[in-house]
Amino acid sequence: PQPVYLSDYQPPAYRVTHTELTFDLDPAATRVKARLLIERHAKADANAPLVLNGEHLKLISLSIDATPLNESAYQVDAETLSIANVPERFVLESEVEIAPQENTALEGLYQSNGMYCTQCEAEGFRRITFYPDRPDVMATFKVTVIGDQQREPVLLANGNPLERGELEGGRHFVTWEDPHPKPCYLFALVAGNLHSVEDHFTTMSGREVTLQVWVEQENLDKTEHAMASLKRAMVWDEQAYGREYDLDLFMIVAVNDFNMGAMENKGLNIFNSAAVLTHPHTATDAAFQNVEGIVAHEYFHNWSGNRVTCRDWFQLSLKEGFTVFRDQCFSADTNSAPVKRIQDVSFFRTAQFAEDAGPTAHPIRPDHFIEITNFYTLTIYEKGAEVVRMLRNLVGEENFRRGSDLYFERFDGQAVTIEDFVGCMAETSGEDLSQFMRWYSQAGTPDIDAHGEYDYVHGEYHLTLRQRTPATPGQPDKLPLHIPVRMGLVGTKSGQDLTLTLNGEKIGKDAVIHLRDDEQTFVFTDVAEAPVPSLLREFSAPVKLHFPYSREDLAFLLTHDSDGFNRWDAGQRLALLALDDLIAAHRNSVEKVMDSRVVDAFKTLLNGPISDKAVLAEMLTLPSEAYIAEQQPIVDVDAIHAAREFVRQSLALALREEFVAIYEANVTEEPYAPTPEQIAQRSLKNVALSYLMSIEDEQGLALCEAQFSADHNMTDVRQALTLLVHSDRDDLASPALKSFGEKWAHDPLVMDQWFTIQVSRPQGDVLERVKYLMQHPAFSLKNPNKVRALIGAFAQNRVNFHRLDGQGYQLLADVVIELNRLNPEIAARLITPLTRWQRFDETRQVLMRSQLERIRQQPLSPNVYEVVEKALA
Ligand code: BAL
Ligand code: ZN
Repeated sequence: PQPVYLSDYQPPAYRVTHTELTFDLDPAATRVKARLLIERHAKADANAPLVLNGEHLKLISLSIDATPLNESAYQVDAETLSIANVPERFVLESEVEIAPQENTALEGLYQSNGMYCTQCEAEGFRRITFYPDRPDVMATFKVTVIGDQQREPVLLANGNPLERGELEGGRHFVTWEDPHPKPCYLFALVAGNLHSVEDHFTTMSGREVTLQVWVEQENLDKTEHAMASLKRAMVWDEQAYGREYDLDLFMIVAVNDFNMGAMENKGLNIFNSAAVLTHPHTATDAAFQNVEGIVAHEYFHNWSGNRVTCRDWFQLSLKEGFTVFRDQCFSADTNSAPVKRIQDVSFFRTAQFAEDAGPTAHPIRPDHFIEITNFYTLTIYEKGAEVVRMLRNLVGEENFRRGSDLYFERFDGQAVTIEDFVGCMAETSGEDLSQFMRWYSQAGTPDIDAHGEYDYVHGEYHLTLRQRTPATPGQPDKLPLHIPVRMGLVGTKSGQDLTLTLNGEKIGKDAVIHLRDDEQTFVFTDVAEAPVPSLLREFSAPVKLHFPYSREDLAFLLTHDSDGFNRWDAGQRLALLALDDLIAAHRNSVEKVMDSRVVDAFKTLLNGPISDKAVLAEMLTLPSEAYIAEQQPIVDVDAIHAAREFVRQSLALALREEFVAIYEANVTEEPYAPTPEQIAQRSLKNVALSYLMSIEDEQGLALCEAQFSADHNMTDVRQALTLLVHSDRDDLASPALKSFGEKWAHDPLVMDQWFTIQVSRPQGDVLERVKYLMQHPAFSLKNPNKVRALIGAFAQNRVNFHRLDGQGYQLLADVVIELNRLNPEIAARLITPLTRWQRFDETRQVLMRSQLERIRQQPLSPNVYEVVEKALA
């Protein structure tokens, strides 16, 4: 397979102004008729052939302006249909046949649990009909869906319903019209035996919108939270961005088999059931919050993505980075803002930093790709969001809002580029953002080495910042970036933020300094007492900040920093220093000794006033093994696990009374609600329980068993079951697992959790368990959620996946090889842990590479080929 390059972009020679489709549904032989109004681009060559994309299509007929084309008039290959000598303006009609029931790739039109659904982003529409499948071709759509009245009583497509009626042979139809021009990746169709919950929303200009959530009958009681989240998101987008919904109907549909989390098709969002269904007894707090965020994300795309879309797929972050930023702000406003930031950054620094440092590293705007579905990445999404956040901080909130208003107004109905977006921000703020644009073209995480010195004599603090972005594949040399560093200086005597004076100007107690050069020294004057710098507050830029903090400095910031995020980060840094020592001790077989400063810091937290329980729960949570691994030059999975367990147990032993007290103070009998207050209480209680279970004392075990048996809500039940399964008390874990599995055998989303809990256990022969569970009737390789819950979760099990006999790697490779045939998109994603082989010791490197080589020897999909080639390059 050949790469596509951004530099080769050409506008389309022909555009489709209006699209009419008729689907006659059948699992093995769906007929799709297309009637396309096509025009040649004014600047295109009059002799340019019409080239349409089309894959896995059986062509039945083809005509131009009602004249059938004979076979010599066109050419069809596995990917395209080309017609020479077409008029300037014409109607192209085609009919093709497709087989939804055979479509295991879940791109295009496929069947999930007997119902029909579509996924067209990025390039799935070409599996439905011959079409210019590119986002810069935008057309209005009119779609007729014909189905069986019994099997498919509900027939949905984008827009508003226009007409419906009965047909012969027990068939019926519905015609839908979407007046907003859209690229074909936003097309959607759903048909099946579905039921809906309905609500209404009045927009800011007073228009009535009907809201529907469509699910299978047994899930009707799991839609309330998604609907409530949708309404909150609609209000928020009006208030925060002035964006109003633009159709009479907004629909969400839940499907079981879905590659992504959800899809923002115009007026008809299709969701992975895991991203929409919730019930207190089946979904955890984290799942409730995830659903809220994803419902909002897809809704926000109606403007950032649909009304204004991407010119080409290299611009993917234009809609995704911006929309993730929008959903992050929405969730922060709706829940605990500091916790949202802590959780997002915690995930980002673990997973995106790893991507940016590995063989698949790419800029937010890649300059080439083989398979675009491989680029729905943490870099495009999450780093893209961080860059938008930096932009907002650089231009200020007011200019940012004016910039986004300008962007939406100027480019409404158009397919545009990242320059168009950043250009609006530059225009409304007057800022020069040219250096800032490098964030979009340079891959890799910048390191900032910071060094500070206090000059007692002159009352000055000299802060030197040096930036360096490491080489990444294809980009050996990097230019300096424009990096906003939000900071304060915390006085060691007063414990307060000092007023910052820079270049003779008072800039406040909390300010943003701009690092633009390779190295810059900032001299703060009038600094009356020795300070500890608090740098990169709220994680103001996606960089790795290195400052030689002593443990005393960190303990000081942990209690005195006015920035909640940096207080949490100081605790993480303090724990990491202690963990470093313990990892070294484990490797050298030296006795492990717990750093009393960490114990003291935790004691202070536990005994101090609790202003925000959710933040306290985060502060009591140690860095994950994955994040600790990110800090190590060579990952030693066993030493990391042993060190972290040692810290957990030492803290539990030293602070047992405190943890019991925290647990007891946060037990509630109130009916479950996903409110920030209740979620905070449960997190704090469950963190305490996890410490108590790390030492498996009788009281901890009793609390855990009682929590499991009380069966109050899934958050508590799942935590208790996880702790039991991850303990050494098989006598307690086995019956609990069994009863849970039997109770929820009918619920696929709960069974996903049941799989994950078992295969993420650090000890024991988990590999055998994975193999056993792959034969379980609830498991299927064809369902992406199951693959993620069982195989994906096992590959995150650091101790067991990385076992030294290489069998963990082999199992993953076996699954990738099988999935490569069934679902290339999911197969390619699943390889990620193997691509990180350079991070491990020599023995594991050899084992991981040998599995990548084994995969490479198979006949591969472009998706898997691209990832494996990069990993082995
Ligand atoms: N556009 C693909 C799914 C999402 O990011 O919303
Ligand atoms: Zn998105």
